Amino acid sequence: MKKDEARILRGVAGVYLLSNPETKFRGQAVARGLFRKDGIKPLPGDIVRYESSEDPDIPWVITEISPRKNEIRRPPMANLDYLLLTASAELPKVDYHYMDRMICYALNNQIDVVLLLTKCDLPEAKETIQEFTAYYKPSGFTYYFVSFDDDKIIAELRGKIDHSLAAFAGQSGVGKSTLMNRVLGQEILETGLLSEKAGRGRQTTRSVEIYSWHECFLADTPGFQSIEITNMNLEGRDLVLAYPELKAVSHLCRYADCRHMGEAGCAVEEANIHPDRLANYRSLRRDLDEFRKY
Ligand SMILES: Nc1nc2c(ncn2[C@@H]2O[C@H](COP(=O)(O)OP(=O)(O)OP(=O)(O)O)[C@@H](O)[C@H]2O)c(=O)[nH]1
Ligand SMILES: [Mg+2]
Ligand SMILES: [Zn+2]
Repeated sequence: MKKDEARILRGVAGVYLLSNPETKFRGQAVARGLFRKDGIKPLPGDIVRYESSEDPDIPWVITEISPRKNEIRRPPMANLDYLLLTASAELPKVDYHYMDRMICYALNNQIDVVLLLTKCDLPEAKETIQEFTAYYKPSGFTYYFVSFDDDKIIAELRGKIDHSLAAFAGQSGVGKSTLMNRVLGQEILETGLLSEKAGRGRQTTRSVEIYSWHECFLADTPGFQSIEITNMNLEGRDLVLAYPELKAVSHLCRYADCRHMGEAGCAVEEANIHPDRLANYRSLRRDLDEFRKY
Protein backbone atom coordinates (compact mmCIF):
# COMPACT_ATOMS: atom_id res chain seq x y z
CA MET A 1 0.00 0.00 0.00
CA LYS A 2 1.36 3.45 -0.93
CA LYS A 3 1.66 6.27 1.59
CA ASP A 4 -1.34 8.16 0.25
CA GLU A 5 -3.55 5.06 0.16
CA ALA A 6 -5.62 3.26 2.78
CA ARG A 7 -7.58 0.06 3.05
CA ILE A 8 -11.33 -0.06 3.70
CA LEU A 9 -11.92 -1.99 6.93
CA ARG A 10 -15.68 -1.83 6.83
CA GLY A 11 -18.58 -0.01 5.27
CA VAL A 12 -21.83 0.68 7.05
CA ALA A 13 -24.58 2.74 5.43
CA GLY A 14 -22.20 4.46 3.03
CA VAL A 15 -19.63 5.37 5.68
CA TYR A 16 -16.28 3.61 5.31
CA LEU A 17 -13.57 3.10 7.88
CA LEU A 18 -10.13 3.54 6.30
CA SER A 19 -6.78 2.46 7.68
CA ASN A 20 -3.13 2.45 6.74
CA PRO A 21 -1.02 0.95 9.53
CA GLU A 22 2.23 2.08 7.89
CA THR A 23 1.30 5.76 8.04
CA LYS A 24 -0.86 5.26 11.15
CA PHE A 25 -3.77 6.79 9.27
CA ARG A 26 -7.25 5.88 10.36
CA GLY A 27 -10.46 7.73 9.54
CA GLN A 28 -14.01 7.65 8.29
CA ALA A 29 -14.86 8.45 4.72
CA VAL A 30 -17.75 8.74 2.33
CA ALA A 31 -17.56 7.71 -1.32
CA ARG A 32 -18.02 10.09 -4.19
CA GLY A 33 -21.16 9.82 -6.27
CA LEU A 34 -19.06 9.04 -9.31
CA PHE A 35 -18.52 5.45 -8.14
CA ARG A 36 -22.23 4.88 -8.01
CA LYS A 37 -22.56 6.21 -11.53
CA ASP A 38 -19.95 3.68 -12.71
CA GLY A 39 -21.71 0.90 -10.82
CA ILE A 40 -18.71 0.43 -8.52
CA LYS A 41 -19.35 0.16 -4.83
CA PRO A 42 -16.39 0.42 -2.45
CA LEU A 43 -15.86 -2.90 -0.65
CA PRO A 44 -14.10 -3.93 2.55
CA GLY A 45 -10.55 -4.79 1.49
CA ASP A 46 -10.41 -2.12 -1.23
CA ILE A 47 -7.27 -0.02 -1.44
CA VAL A 48 -8.33 3.57 -2.00
CA ARG A 49 -7.09 7.14 -2.32
CA TYR A 50 -8.78 9.74 -0.22
CA GLU A 51 -8.84 13.47 0.46
CA SER A 52 -10.32 15.86 2.98
CA SER A 53 -14.09 16.18 2.80
CA GLU A 54 -14.29 19.38 4.88
CA ASP A 55 -17.03 17.74 6.91
CA PRO A 56 -15.95 17.38 10.55
CA ASP A 57 -18.26 14.38 11.10
CA ILE A 58 -16.88 12.32 8.24
CA PRO A 59 -13.56 13.98 7.50
CA TRP A 60 -12.52 12.07 4.39
CA VAL A 61 -13.81 11.30 0.94
CA ILE A 62 -12.72 8.34 -1.19
CA THR A 63 -11.54 9.64 -4.56
CA GLU A 64 -10.20 6.50 -6.24
CA ILE A 65 -10.46 2.73 -5.88
CA SER A 66 -7.36 0.75 -6.92
CA PRO A 67 -7.87 -2.10 -9.40
CA ARG A 68 -8.93 -5.23 -7.53
CA LYS A 69 -6.96 -8.46 -7.42
CA ASN A 70 -10.24 -10.28 -6.80
CA GLU A 71 -13.76 -9.62 -5.65
CA ILE A 72 -15.93 -12.10 -3.83
CA ARG A 73 -19.64 -11.73 -3.28
CA ARG A 74 -20.43 -13.71 -0.17
CA PRO A 75 -19.09 -12.18 1.98
CA PRO A 76 -18.64 -9.02 -0.11
CA MET A 77 -14.94 -8.27 -0.03
CA ALA A 78 -12.09 -7.29 -2.33
CA ASN A 79 -8.38 -8.10 -2.55
CA LEU A 80 -8.35 -11.14 -0.30
CA ASP A 81 -4.83 -12.64 -0.22
CA TYR A 82 -5.32 -15.60 2.12
CA LEU A 83 -8.16 -17.83 3.14
CA LEU A 84 -7.42 -19.22 6.60
CA LEU A 85 -9.40 -22.40 6.33
CA THR A 86 -9.89 -23.69 9.83
CA ALA A 87 -10.85 -27.13 11.11
CA SER A 88 -10.61 -28.71 14.53
CA ALA A 89 -8.78 -31.82 15.68
CA GLU A 90 -11.55 -32.63 18.14
CA LEU A 91 -15.14 -31.49 17.66
CA PRO A 92 -16.57 -30.57 15.23
CA LYS A 93 -15.00 -33.29 13.10
CA VAL A 94 -13.09 -32.26 9.99
CA ASP A 95 -15.35 -32.03 6.96
CA TYR A 96 -12.87 -32.74 4.16
CA HIS A 97 -15.44 -32.32 1.40
CA TYR A 98 -16.16 -28.82 2.67
CA MET A 99 -12.44 -28.06 3.04
CA ASP A 100 -11.65 -29.16 -0.53
CA ARG A 101 -14.58 -27.16 -1.85
CA MET A 102 -13.39 -23.99 -0.13
CA ILE A 103 -9.82 -24.54 -1.33
CA CYS A 104 -11.20 -24.78 -4.85
CA TYR A 105 -13.11 -21.55 -4.42
CA ALA A 106 -10.12 -19.70 -2.99
CA LEU A 107 -7.53 -20.83 -5.53
CA ASN A 108 -9.83 -20.09 -8.45
CA ASN A 109 -10.18 -16.54 -7.12
CA GLN A 110 -6.41 -15.97 -6.72
CA ILE A 111 -6.69 -16.40 -2.97
CA ASP A 112 -3.95 -18.46 -1.34
CA VAL A 113 -4.97 -21.00 1.28
CA VAL A 114 -3.56 -21.71 4.71
CA LEU A 115 -5.06 -24.69 6.51
CA LEU A 116 -5.35 -24.53 10.27
CA LEU A 117 -6.12 -27.45 12.55
CA THR A 118 -7.06 -26.21 16.02
CA LYS A 119 -7.47 -27.96 19.37
CA CYS A 120 -4.30 -30.00 18.84
CA ASP A 121 -3.67 -29.75 22.58
CA LEU A 122 -6.59 -32.06 23.35
CA PRO A 123 -5.81 -35.74 23.97
CA GLU A 124 -8.17 -36.96 21.25
CA ALA A 125 -6.38 -34.81 18.66
CA LYS A 126 -3.58 -37.21 17.80
CA GLU A 127 -5.63 -39.39 15.51
CA THR A 128 -7.09 -36.44 13.62
CA ILE A 129 -3.63 -34.92 13.18
CA GLN A 130 -2.45 -38.13 11.53
CA GLU A 131 -5.52 -38.37 9.35
CA PHE A 132 -5.28 -34.69 8.36
CA THR A 133 -1.59 -35.06 7.51
CA ALA A 134 -2.18 -38.14 5.37
CA TYR A 135 -4.96 -36.31 3.57
CA TYR A 136 -3.26 -32.95 2.89
CA LYS A 137 0.50 -33.47 2.97
CA PRO A 138 0.73 -34.66 -0.66
CA SER A 139 -1.10 -31.50 -1.80
CA GLY A 140 1.74 -29.24 -0.64
CA PHE A 141 -0.65 -26.74 0.97
CA THR A 142 0.62 -24.84 3.99
CA TYR A 143 -0.93 -26.03 7.23
CA TYR A 144 -0.44 -25.32 10.92
CA PHE A 145 -1.42 -27.31 13.98
CA VAL A 146 -2.76 -24.97 16.64
CA SER A 147 -2.80 -25.57 20.39
CA PHE A 148 -3.65 -23.38 23.34
CA ASP A 149 -0.17 -23.96 24.75
CA ASP A 150 1.81 -23.04 21.65
CA ASP A 151 2.33 -19.39 20.70
CA LYS A 152 5.07 -20.12 18.18
CA ILE A 153 2.49 -21.15 15.59
CA ILE A 154 0.63 -17.87 16.09
CA ALA A 155 3.85 -15.97 15.38
CA GLU A 156 4.45 -18.09 12.30
CA LEU A 157 0.95 -17.44 11.06
CA ARG A 158 1.42 -13.71 11.58
CA GLY A 159 4.62 -13.88 9.57
CA LYS A 160 2.87 -15.74 6.79
CA ILE A 161 0.07 -13.20 6.39
CA ASP A 162 2.17 -10.09 7.01
CA HIS A 163 1.26 -7.20 4.69
CA SER A 164 -1.75 -9.16 3.47
CA LEU A 165 -5.49 -9.41 3.86
CA ALA A 166 -6.62 -12.74 5.27
CA ALA A 167 -10.05 -14.08 6.17
CA PHE A 168 -11.11 -17.02 8.30
CA ALA A 169 -13.51 -19.67 7.12
CA GLY A 170 -14.58 -22.87 8.80
CA GLN A 171 -17.45 -24.67 10.47
CA SER A 172 -18.99 -23.20 13.58
CA GLY A 173 -17.04 -24.03 16.73
CA VAL A 174 -13.69 -24.85 15.13
CA GLY A 175 -12.05 -21.90 16.88
CA LYS A 176 -11.89 -19.11 14.29
CA SER A 177 -12.68 -16.29 16.72
CA THR A 178 -10.30 -17.69 19.32
CA LEU A 179 -7.54 -17.85 16.74
CA MET A 180 -8.27 -14.42 15.39
CA ASN A 181 -8.04 -12.92 18.86
CA ARG A 182 -4.75 -14.66 19.42
CA VAL A 183 -3.35 -13.35 16.16
CA LEU A 184 -4.60 -9.83 16.87
CA GLY A 185 -3.19 -9.93 20.40
CA GLN A 186 -4.29 -8.34 23.63
CA GLU A 187 -3.19 -4.79 22.73
CA ILE A 188 -5.64 -4.63 19.85
CA LEU A 189 -8.51 -5.99 21.91
CA GLU A 190 -7.93 -3.25 24.47
CA THR A 191 -7.75 -0.41 21.97
CA GLY A 192 -11.49 -0.88 21.66
CA LEU A 193 -11.82 -2.45 18.24
CA LEU A 194 -13.52 -5.57 19.44
CA SER A 195 -15.40 -3.85 22.23
CA GLU A 196 -16.73 -1.41 19.67
CA LYS A 197 -18.06 -4.44 17.92
CA ALA A 198 -19.34 -5.97 21.14
CA GLY A 199 -21.36 -2.82 21.72
CA ARG A 200 -23.29 -3.48 18.57
CA GLY A 201 -23.99 -7.07 19.52
CA ARG A 202 -21.28 -9.64 18.90
CA GLN A 203 -23.43 -12.45 17.56
CA THR A 204 -25.58 -10.33 15.31
CA THR A 205 -22.77 -8.76 13.27
CA ARG A 206 -23.21 -10.08 9.80
CA SER A 207 -21.25 -7.59 7.74
CA VAL A 208 -17.58 -7.92 6.96
CA GLU A 209 -15.27 -6.37 9.49
CA ILE A 210 -11.51 -6.21 8.99
CA TYR A 211 -9.06 -5.79 11.87
CA SER A 212 -5.38 -5.10 11.68
CA TRP A 213 -2.39 -6.34 13.61
CA HIS A 214 0.74 -4.38 12.70
CA GLU A 215 0.67 -4.65 8.93
CA CYS A 216 -1.58 -7.61 8.42
CA PHE A 217 -5.32 -7.41 8.02
CA LEU A 218 -7.73 -10.04 9.26
CA ALA A 219 -11.39 -10.37 8.45
CA ASP A 220 -14.19 -11.75 10.49
CA THR A 221 -16.39 -13.19 7.77
CA PRO A 222 -19.43 -14.98 9.12
CA GLY A 223 -20.84 -15.56 5.64
CA PHE A 224 -18.04 -17.80 4.50
CA GLN A 225 -19.34 -21.07 5.94
CA SER A 226 -21.08 -22.71 3.06
CA ILE A 227 -20.53 -22.19 -0.63
CA GLU A 228 -21.67 -24.98 -2.91
CA ILE A 229 -19.37 -26.04 -5.71
CA THR A 230 -22.08 -25.19 -8.25
CA ASN A 231 -22.24 -21.63 -6.90
CA MET A 232 -18.63 -20.80 -7.66
CA ASN A 233 -19.02 -20.06 -11.36
CA LEU A 234 -16.47 -22.73 -12.27
CA GLU A 235 -15.92 -25.27 -15.03
CA GLY A 236 -15.20 -28.90 -14.23
CA ARG A 237 -11.55 -28.51 -15.15
CA ASP A 238 -11.07 -25.66 -12.65
CA LEU A 239 -11.38 -28.21 -9.86
CA VAL A 240 -7.85 -29.62 -10.30
CA LEU A 241 -6.41 -26.39 -8.89
CA ALA A 242 -7.56 -27.66 -5.50
CA TYR A 243 -5.83 -31.00 -6.10
CA PRO A 244 -2.16 -30.25 -6.93
CA GLU A 245 -1.08 -33.85 -6.35
CA LEU A 246 -3.63 -34.94 -8.95
CA LYS A 247 -2.73 -32.15 -11.34
CA ALA A 248 0.93 -33.16 -11.09
CA VAL A 249 0.28 -36.50 -12.78
CA SER A 250 -2.48 -35.46 -15.17
CA HIS A 251 -0.07 -34.87 -18.05
CA LEU A 252 0.44 -38.66 -18.02
CA CYS A 253 -3.24 -39.35 -18.68
CA ARG A 254 -3.93 -40.82 -22.10
CA TYR A 255 -6.39 -38.06 -23.03
CA ALA A 256 -5.59 -34.39 -22.60
CA ASP A 257 -9.17 -33.70 -21.50
CA CYS A 258 -9.21 -36.60 -19.02
CA ARG A 259 -11.66 -35.93 -16.18
CA HIS A 260 -9.96 -38.50 -13.92
CA MET A 261 -13.28 -40.21 -13.28
CA GLY A 262 -12.08 -43.70 -14.16
CA GLU A 263 -11.42 -43.30 -17.89
CA ALA A 264 -9.06 -45.70 -19.65
CA GLY A 265 -5.44 -44.64 -19.37
CA CYS A 266 -6.02 -42.18 -16.50
CA ALA A 267 -2.72 -41.70 -14.65
CA VAL A 268 -4.47 -40.73 -11.43
CA GLU A 269 -5.52 -44.35 -10.89
CA GLU A 270 -1.89 -45.42 -10.50
CA ALA A 271 -0.70 -42.34 -8.64
CA ASN A 272 -1.40 -43.33 -5.07
CA ILE A 273 -3.72 -40.41 -4.37
CA HIS A 274 -5.33 -40.58 -0.92
CA PRO A 275 -8.58 -42.51 -1.53
CA ASP A 276 -10.77 -40.03 0.35
CA ARG A 277 -9.16 -37.11 -1.47
CA LEU A 278 -9.84 -38.78 -4.79
CA ALA A 279 -13.40 -39.62 -3.76
CA ASN A 280 -14.02 -35.98 -2.85
CA TYR A 281 -12.52 -34.81 -6.13
CA ARG A 282 -14.81 -37.15 -8.02
CA SER A 283 -17.88 -36.17 -6.06
CA LEU A 284 -17.23 -32.46 -6.69
CA ARG A 285 -16.36 -33.06 -10.34
CA ARG A 286 -19.59 -35.00 -10.85
CA ASP A 287 -21.61 -32.19 -9.28
CA LEU A 288 -19.88 -29.55 -11.39
CA ASP A 289 -20.19 -31.43 -14.67
CA GLU A 290 -23.85 -32.31 -14.01
CA PHE A 291 -24.57 -28.67 -13.22
CA ARG A 292 -22.79 -27.46 -16.37
CA LYS A 293 -24.94 -29.72 -18.56
CA TYR A 294 -28.05 -27.69 -17.86
N1 LIG B 1 -8.52 -26.90 23.60
C1 LIG B 1 -8.69 -26.00 22.65
N2 LIG B 1 -9.88 -25.39 22.52
C2 LIG B 1 -10.04 -24.46 21.56
C3 LIG B 1 -8.97 -24.11 20.67
N3 LIG B 1 -9.44 -23.16 19.82
C4 LIG B 1 -10.72 -22.93 20.16
N4 LIG B 1 -11.11 -23.69 21.21
C5 LIG B 1 -12.43 -23.71 21.85
O1 LIG B 1 -13.42 -24.03 20.90
C6 LIG B 1 -14.64 -23.34 21.16
C7 LIG B 1 -15.13 -22.62 19.93
O2 LIG B 1 -14.25 -21.60 19.57
P1 LIG B 1 -14.68 -20.30 18.75
O3 LIG B 1 -13.43 -19.49 18.55
O4 LIG B 1 -15.83 -19.63 19.36
O5 LIG B 1 -15.14 -20.97 17.38
P2 LIG B 1 -15.64 -20.26 16.02
O6 LIG B 1 -15.02 -21.00 14.90
O7 LIG B 1 -15.38 -18.81 16.08
O8 LIG B 1 -17.19 -20.56 16.03
P3 LIG B 1 -18.37 -19.70 15.32
O9 LIG B 1 -18.20 -18.27 15.70
O10 LIG B 1 -19.62 -20.33 15.83
O11 LIG B 1 -18.21 -19.93 13.83
C8 LIG B 1 -14.35 -22.41 22.33
O12 LIG B 1 -14.83 -23.01 23.50
C9 LIG B 1 -12.84 -22.34 22.36
O13 LIG B 1 -12.33 -22.12 23.66
C10 LIG B 1 -7.71 -24.79 20.85
O14 LIG B 1 -6.73 -24.57 20.11
N5 LIG B 1 -7.63 -25.70 21.84
MG1 LIG C 1 -16.66 -17.07 16.00
ZN1 LIG D 1 -6.85 -38.73 -15.74
